Amino acid sequence: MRTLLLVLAMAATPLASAHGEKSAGVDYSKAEEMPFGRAADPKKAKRTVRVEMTDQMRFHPAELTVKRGEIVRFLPVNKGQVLHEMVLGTMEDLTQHAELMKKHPGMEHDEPHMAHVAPGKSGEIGWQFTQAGEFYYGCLIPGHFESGMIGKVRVMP
Ligand SMILES: [Cu+2]
Repeated sequence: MRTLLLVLAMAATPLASAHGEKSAGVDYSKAEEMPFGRAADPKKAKRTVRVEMTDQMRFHPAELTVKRGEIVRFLPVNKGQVLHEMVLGTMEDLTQHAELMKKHPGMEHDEPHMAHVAPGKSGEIGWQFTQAGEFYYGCLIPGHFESGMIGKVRVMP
């Protein structure tokens, strides 16, 4: 019986921490390198970019420029009445993901490069842009991306 309780307690720990702050307990040195960069500790960011999301299906700002290697703390703020999300990626990733969301509207997805933000709330994404080029952030709630809810990040070499 004692062993069983111990096993249960151990099993419960990762679940509990998964509900905490995104940056808590995450080992960013093991973050997966993606074509548009990697997850980074938002506390290490020198710059916070507040991105407002509206029911007019727009991001403000809809464009920004960063330097390669820079860590950005994104603060997506939902100014609307419906759920919005900010998902970083290449245009190809976002287009494919938007299609998937249309087929499975209830689909749950959560990764370090995205934040789902309820009306009136704000989220947080810590991201290091390790590659130069043009990348995007989109809201993949069905219909939003198609209505132009997309922004561009230009990463200077
Ligand atoms: Cu949206």
